[in-house]
Amino acid sequence: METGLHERDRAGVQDFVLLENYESEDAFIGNLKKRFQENLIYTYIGQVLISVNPYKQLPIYSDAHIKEYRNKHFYEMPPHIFAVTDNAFRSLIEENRGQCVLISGESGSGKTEASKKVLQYIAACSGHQTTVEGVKDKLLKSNPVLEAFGNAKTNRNDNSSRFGKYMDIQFDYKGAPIGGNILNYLLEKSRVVAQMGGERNFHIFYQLLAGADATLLQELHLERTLDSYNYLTDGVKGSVGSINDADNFKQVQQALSVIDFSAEEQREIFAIVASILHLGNIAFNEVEGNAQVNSRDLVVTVSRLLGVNASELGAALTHRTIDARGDVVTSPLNHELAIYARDALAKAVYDRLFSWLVQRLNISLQAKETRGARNNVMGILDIYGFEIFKRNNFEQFCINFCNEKLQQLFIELTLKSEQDEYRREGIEWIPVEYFDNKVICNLIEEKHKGIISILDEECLRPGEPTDRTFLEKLTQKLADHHHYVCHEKAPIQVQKVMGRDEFRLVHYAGEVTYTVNGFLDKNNDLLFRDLKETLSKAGNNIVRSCFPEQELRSKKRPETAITQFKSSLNNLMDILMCKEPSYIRCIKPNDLQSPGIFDDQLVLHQVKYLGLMENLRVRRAGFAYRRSYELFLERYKCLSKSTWPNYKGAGGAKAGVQLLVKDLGYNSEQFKLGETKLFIRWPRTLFDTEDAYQAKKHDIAAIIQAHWKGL
Ligand code: AOV
Ligand code: MG
Repeated sequence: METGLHERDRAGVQDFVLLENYESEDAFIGNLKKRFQENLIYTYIGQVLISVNPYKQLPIYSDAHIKEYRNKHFYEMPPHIFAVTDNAFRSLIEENRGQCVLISGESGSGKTEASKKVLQYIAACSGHQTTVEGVKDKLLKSNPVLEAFGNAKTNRNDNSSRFGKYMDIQFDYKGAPIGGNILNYLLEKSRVVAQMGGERNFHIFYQLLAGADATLLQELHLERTLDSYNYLTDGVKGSVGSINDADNFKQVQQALSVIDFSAEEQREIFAIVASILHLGNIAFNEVEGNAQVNSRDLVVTVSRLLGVNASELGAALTHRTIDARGDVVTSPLNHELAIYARDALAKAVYDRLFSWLVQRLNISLQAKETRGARNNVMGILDIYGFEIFKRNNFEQFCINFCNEKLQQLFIELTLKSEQDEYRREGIEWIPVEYFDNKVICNLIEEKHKGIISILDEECLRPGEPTDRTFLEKLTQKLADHHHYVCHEKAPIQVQKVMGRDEFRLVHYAGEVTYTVNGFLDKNNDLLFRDLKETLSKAGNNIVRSCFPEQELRSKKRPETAITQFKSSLNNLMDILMCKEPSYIRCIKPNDLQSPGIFDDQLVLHQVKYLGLMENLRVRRAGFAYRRSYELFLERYKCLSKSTWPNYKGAGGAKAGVQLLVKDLGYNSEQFKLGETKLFIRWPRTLFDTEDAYQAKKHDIAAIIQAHWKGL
């Protein structure tokens, strides 16, 4: 048996723990680079997997590879995402411990691709009864659907996730998947109505136009040309080389069918997508300050697609009704507000369609039977990665906040908990210093003091709050914070590049300058009542269920967008905290989305902020395995005369283990005795012990058999 841990790979070391010069950043980067150039994109730090995006297809994900990794010791095979998945999967099945695979890294580093490999592995190696084949198919097919509606080309990634996703897969006691559930987080819906230069709207719009057959297009009143639609003309014009929209559309249609979406549901989904394209083309005139629709035929088209009354929709687009304590007043909108109302409608319809899709998928994925233990669940987290653009808005603020939370979880679960355990167990330990980003999480989310509280307060304040007054409040309260930079107090060279409507945050992964324009509006997320009312009566079933009448009757002010996001993230953290985590840390080798290019500086920056050097230091100083004395003794007691068949001496299990490891020939370098656990430094030591145990078990079985035969 080859144990990778002690072998040098074709290039570099496959576990950073083996790196001789492990304190050196250069040596770290050198190892990653050497391996990258040999197409070895995976490397471990102990159990944490580092993955460098190859930007090309590598022949390492075949069924044959899956077979090779199945049921092997973690360190027996070269590092691979399949090894991590197998490890988690076995822990789930054999020890009944809920698992989660946490995938992090900046935009374009390979998170979504990694999450698909995890799913591929699980689908391939878990149960083959016909009953579960259906569930697996649905789980796999949920990806193309969610990507079509929730991903888009950005300037960082041609297939960038614009929503966060946490998928739970539920297994029965035999390890066969029996169901799943998806949680989705804040979709970047502003993209529906506007895109930055070089970017695109969500894939589905282009897919529909390129892939729908003539009949469907006609039904939806669409033309195949992209520049006919205002909502598609801000960013990239035409198609993108790496994307085949027409093919992808076929895949989406096929996936929808596999997941049992009825023909009617599919028709309604595409009618909604088409209605948004038409909505974007509706223009208004202004007559004496009042907006009037100047494209009645488009209003008629949209109404047909959604199943609403055309004149009611026209009126709702140009008027606003306010119900002030029973006084119902309707007033006309001006041109600017009518555009605002139209765009808010497009965004709301799309956003709710997306959430509806997730809910609909969940119904289809729901476990039919619940034979499995409740905690036989494996979660996969794939969120939007940390982003820095030329212009960063409310959306980037939310996305980067989400990444701070995930980094915080990594610190809690690896750096902090590991060191806390050594302390608790009384193991001699030189603490490893690391940057704890809790201070940034607090800056953003702390009650009453954090940016979110200040933003909400400003949104709810009577008077005339604006983005600028929000910025003033921020600066008033946070100017002295080390991670907040305002224009007034910024160093001269920063002031030169910072606008007066901007603030800067020093995130764990780098400094990001945010423009406050749009913060209040996006956080308030207002859709005028008239439009909601119109949609609540829609003939399109999906639309009607997305805009329930109860919402109109509710007197409570809905939570702001950021507060909803914050609480859903905190719920997620609670879910993840009680599972056993596996970490995949993705690294982007260059900003060009090209194969073969390894930009040392760019990689070094990521290695630093991901805390990988600290991770390695903790790991180097630490112990690969730890077992409670009772468990260790129970399994291996047959390997020593002093403990077989039972240890009965003084001092309990700890004393027993002490005798046992002495007989096993462990030297003092190899292990340490804690308060309640035995700590073993290298995996090799445990492998040897396990091998001896397996041999012994075999012998004992043979003796017993001979004994019975002899009778
Ligand atoms: P992300 O999920 O981390 O970004 P993706 O997983 O979408 O990044 O990866 C970006 C692109 O890199 C993919 O479309 C592939 O072309 C390529 N790629 C990534 N991993 C691999 C791999 N293992 N093998 C081959 N190509 C790969 V974002 O969603 O933007 O944060 O919000
Ligand atoms: Mg992604």
